[in-house]
Amino acid sequence: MTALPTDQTITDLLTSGLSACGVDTSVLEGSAASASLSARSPITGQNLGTIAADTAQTASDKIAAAQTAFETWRDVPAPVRGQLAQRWGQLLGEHKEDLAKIITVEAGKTPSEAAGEVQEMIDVCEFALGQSRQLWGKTMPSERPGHRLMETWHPLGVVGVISAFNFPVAVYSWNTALALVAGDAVVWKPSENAVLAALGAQSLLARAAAEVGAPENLAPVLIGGRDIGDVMVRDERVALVSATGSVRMGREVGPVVAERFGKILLELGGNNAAIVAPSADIDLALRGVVFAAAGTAGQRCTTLRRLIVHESIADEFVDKVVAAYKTLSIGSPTEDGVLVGPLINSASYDGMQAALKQAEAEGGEVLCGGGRVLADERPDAHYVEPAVVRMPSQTAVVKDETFAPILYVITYSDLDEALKIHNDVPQGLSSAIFTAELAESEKFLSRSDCGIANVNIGTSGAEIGGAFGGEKETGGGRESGSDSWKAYMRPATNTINYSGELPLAQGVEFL
Ligand code: UN1
Repeated sequence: MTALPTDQTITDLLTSGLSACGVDTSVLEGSAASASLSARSPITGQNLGTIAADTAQTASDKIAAAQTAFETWRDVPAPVRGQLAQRWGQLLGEHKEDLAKIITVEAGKTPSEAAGEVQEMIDVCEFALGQSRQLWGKTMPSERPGHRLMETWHPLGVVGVISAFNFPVAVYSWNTALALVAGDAVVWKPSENAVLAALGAQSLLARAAAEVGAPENLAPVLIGGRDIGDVMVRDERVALVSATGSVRMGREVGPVVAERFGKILLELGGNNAAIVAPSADIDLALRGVVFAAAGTAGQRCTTLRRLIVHESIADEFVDKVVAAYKTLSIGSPTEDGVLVGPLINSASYDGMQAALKQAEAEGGEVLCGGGRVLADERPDAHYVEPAVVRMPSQTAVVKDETFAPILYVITYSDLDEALKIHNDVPQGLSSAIFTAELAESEKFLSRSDCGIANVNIGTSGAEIGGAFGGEKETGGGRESGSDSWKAYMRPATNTINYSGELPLAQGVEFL
């Protein structure tokens, strides 16, 4: 464990990142005239400054401006719209480290993980550029002579994005790069815990938009708490709400959007599991498990939370996991070699402690970790040792998603039992099996009820080229790769008659 940085070190890192991304650092001084939000770093717990927030009126005005921008943008040919994604991606490439600095300060990610997040943005921009020439519709044979039947895809209008603190900018970019190429405008309500990273990402997008001649106000940011998110969710001009966060948030947002017949794309909780079979390559499985479970301090939607390990190798494998956990260096992500940074805030720490207590009450044994570290030095920051907890079975606490580094271990005796345990949770985001047996791997892939199912890699760290999302309480949405672009567009079926006659479908006679 190394010493934590001074407030000044964090402020310097932040201001250098902000300035390089084109954000005026006076943004940290708030505005006497408006509502405000305070920014904080989980590394030290220090207040970073005060940021002027939107009111319901200014939020509504921004949505109106985005609607106006959409009216122009929709008529720009899609491959030309692709140039905006391309330029944004280039600027993100040039400012990868700058934006990563802000992410580190605000979300507490290590520089490598913060840079990885920006890389996801660059990747999806490139993907979106290619997609801009592939907004394909099908052509179907018509049942009538001299007719053509086809499908065309059209932009939705204004897309609203709600994002979480843990991937403060990447998840936004998955939505935004595709929505912009689709011809939509995008209004973004970032997490209250990561407003500065949002301003950094948005500043680069605004620069790209100006350079390629895109209309102004195409992608405004709404600053504020839940009340401001609520304004966006309720606004009928927002055709699609794409929301990433807790199941609780999804339960609130979903029905409100559904009531007004808006479209909704939800990416909510995960309670991801890995099955480790007797034939697994143990060293490979170990690395896969430890990164997925303890990386990002357990604060990814895709974090590995349940280890379902075969009873014949359980003791040996779990001992190795515990030994590996003891080597993880915990501390400020600004320090070289640190792999586990802070939890986002005290509520997250309290949630972790409550879950550990419940796990013990349900017969669990904490094999390592769980305790707080560096509290004397920084009482307002919350660092924890990632925990491994052996459970007698999949009890209630294991079925909950606790957004902190707790890995529950459960054993199994045959694959059917493992699959049953695997699927017996309310969430369905990511899953993995470590095995050398083809039949086991195929059976797992066909039975996992998650949106992501992996073989011989962990549950986290998905590439953008695949569709990202999951089933059950995870919400059912799909973002980023594959054909996720369709969520940001609406299909129209077109029938074109060049026959000079008017035959009716189904042979109906009239007039
Ligand atoms: C999230 O935690 O919301 O697959 C997204 C991963 C990352 C994205 C996680 N590419 O772990």
